[in-house]
Amino acid sequence: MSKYDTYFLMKENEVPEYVQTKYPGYFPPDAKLEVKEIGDGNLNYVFRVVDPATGKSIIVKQAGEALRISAEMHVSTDRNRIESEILILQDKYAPGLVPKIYGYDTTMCACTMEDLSDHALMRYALMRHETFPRFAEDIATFMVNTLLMTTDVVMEHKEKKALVKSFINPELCEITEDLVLMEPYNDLNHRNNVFPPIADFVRKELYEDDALKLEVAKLKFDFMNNAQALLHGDLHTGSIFVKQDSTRVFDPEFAFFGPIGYDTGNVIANLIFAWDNGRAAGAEEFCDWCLRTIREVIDLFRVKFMDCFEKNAREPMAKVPGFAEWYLDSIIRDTASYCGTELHRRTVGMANVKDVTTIADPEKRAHAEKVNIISGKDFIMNAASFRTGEDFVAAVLRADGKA
Ligand code: SR1
Ligand code: MG
Repeated sequence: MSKYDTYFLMKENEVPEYVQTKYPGYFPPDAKLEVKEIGDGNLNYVFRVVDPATGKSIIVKQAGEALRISAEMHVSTDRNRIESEILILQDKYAPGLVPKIYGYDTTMCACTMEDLSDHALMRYALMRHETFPRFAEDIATFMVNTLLMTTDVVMEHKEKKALVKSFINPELCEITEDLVLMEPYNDLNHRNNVFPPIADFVRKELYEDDALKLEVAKLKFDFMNNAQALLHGDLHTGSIFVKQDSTRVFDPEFAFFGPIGYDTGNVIANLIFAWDNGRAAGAEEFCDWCLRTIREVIDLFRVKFMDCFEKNAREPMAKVPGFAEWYLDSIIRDTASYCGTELHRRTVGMANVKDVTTIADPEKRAHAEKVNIISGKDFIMNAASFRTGEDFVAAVLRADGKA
């Protein structure tokens, strides 16, 4: 019998014994390990364990039964298994772009992984208006390699269906279905966080726009039914670590087989939140970098996608001339649509982003939020007209002029 035969949520002072028991030899047996809970997300607990004598460290991420963002919300701790398994898979398709997983414990719902404390959490680094020259290249590579390689274009169809089954993630998907693809448009569960100065604007532009709601309803059904590729599922700047010469994507607990545009759209929307913050602070060079990066992410994604398609497509019907271009255009259209829903939900929904909520001047914050709402509507309502990186940048600047 071990004390880890039954699940319990660990406290900081219980983690050293856990690591020494489960990963003997990683640290010297007599190491005086120091632990700090550094989790910043809405769901889990993240413990950084350090041996001060050697500087060696490790991360233990444990799923709690209740979510950190709300004690009333409970989701299966199986999300931790999904996260470990997908990180191992993503490391195969996009080596060097995710943290290394050392082990996963199904009873304690804890995975142990490489410590990336020499990197910064991208959202906070962007809020300090730091820029990252490798980001567009790395994230485009990550998305093309993890997404296109897990579609029916490349993957053997029975192997893909087996993966669809193992990555079925109903409870985490339900969070997205509610928080992203419904509540920003009707506040059905009365938990939206609307910035009071723009409450009337939100009512008119989101809650009372039936044409918009129809498009979002279609997107919700696409999200639920289009098992196109194995998504990260929550690819925002709080799920990415960066430093000047490295990018690492983590936290894929929302992973499931869904529409590729959900991941790509999330990345673009979160770069727009960074731009919002820079715009409010008058950080012009930073804003230029954000727009340049939006442009590059889309354009590099297009180029890398076609290259990867050409090299790896195995499905005979996908090789029919014209299919690759049609498929990519449909993904860029979805990118625009889900960029729009992410802009909306982070502005008025339950889970907001600090890039925007920390804008201290109420007028500047209201302006940023209106830009998100107006551009989000443009992305959703005119999704099929978005093709190039420049199209995405132009929508942000158009909204900035109208807000
Ligand atoms: C209830 S969880 C709220 C949000 O946090 C996660 O990171 C996802 O983005 C989710 O929608
Ligand atoms: Mg997360």
